[in-house]
Amino acid sequence: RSVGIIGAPFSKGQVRARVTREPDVDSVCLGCAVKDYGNLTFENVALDEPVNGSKSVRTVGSANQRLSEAVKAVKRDGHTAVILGGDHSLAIGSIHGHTAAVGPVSVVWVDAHADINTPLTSNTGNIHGQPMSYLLYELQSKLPPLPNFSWMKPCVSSRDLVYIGLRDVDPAECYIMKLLAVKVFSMTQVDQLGMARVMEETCDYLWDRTKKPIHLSYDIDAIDPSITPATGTPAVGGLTYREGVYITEYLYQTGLLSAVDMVEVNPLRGRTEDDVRSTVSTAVDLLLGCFGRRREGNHLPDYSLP
Ligand code: DIR
Ligand code: MN
Ligand code: MN
Ligand code: MN
Repeated sequence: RSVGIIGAPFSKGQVRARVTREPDVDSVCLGCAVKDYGNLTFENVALDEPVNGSKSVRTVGSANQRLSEAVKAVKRDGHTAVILGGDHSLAIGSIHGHTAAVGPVSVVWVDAHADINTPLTSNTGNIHGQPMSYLLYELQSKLPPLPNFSWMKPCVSSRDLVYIGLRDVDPAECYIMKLLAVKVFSMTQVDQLGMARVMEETCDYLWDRTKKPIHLSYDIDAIDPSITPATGTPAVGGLTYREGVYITEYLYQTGLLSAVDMVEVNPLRGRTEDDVRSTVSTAVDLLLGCFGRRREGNHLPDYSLP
């Protein structure tokens, strides 16, 4: 097992962010090598006027094309891909590149928001609220042509998507999810069922047909802002730290986790140093859970008592 990390400090889908704590990942990722692919650099497209009200479309389009190629390369090298954001618009390139390398994937989208507005339903014009609509086959006919997006084709079936943690969903997004019968575990279902049952049902649902590689797209704003305040669009009533970590532990033990986005960590949005520390260390703990850190402890396979 090995992990390939890509930094994608991309903010034109809305906010500004980058998690920078790879050494921690290295130290606890037991028996697996970590390869750092470095930070991608993105160009700002000049004269990037809004398209149908959406902002920075050309810049977001070309950044995601670059990220898609980078993720594809990491997967071809045989690693579990980790994409450190950056805002959630980068899930477009991340998931696109992942499927380009490995074929169809299951997407587990952990977020306070559904990020499934089309450019025509978005109230804000922020593309970080839209990535799922670009990725789903079923919404292709609802997307207007977008400059610098001709490289990408939809690559996810609505049947292969599960949301966890939703609590701030626009009416159009709610309508789209009902129309496509997307599987949603909102905070209401988390309250009702508990996270253990949510994860069991998530995998039962995704594995109904065949087991596919899993793409985990983790927006840090899924966690309650009392724990992870340094993020662009905090929403009250979120996941506890323990629920958030449980998701990662559970997905690790499926053996199918193939790529992880960790997005919307934004040090600039913390009011204090403690805000930033708590947000970043939670993001690191979530990543460590993805790579096998267990709260009951870990040891290397060849450990023996002195
Ligand atoms: C809102 C907020 N639904 C939008 N979305 C956010 O802009 O489309 N996504 N904050 O992360
Ligand atoms: Mn998001
Ligand atoms: Mn969000
Ligand atoms: Mn967002």
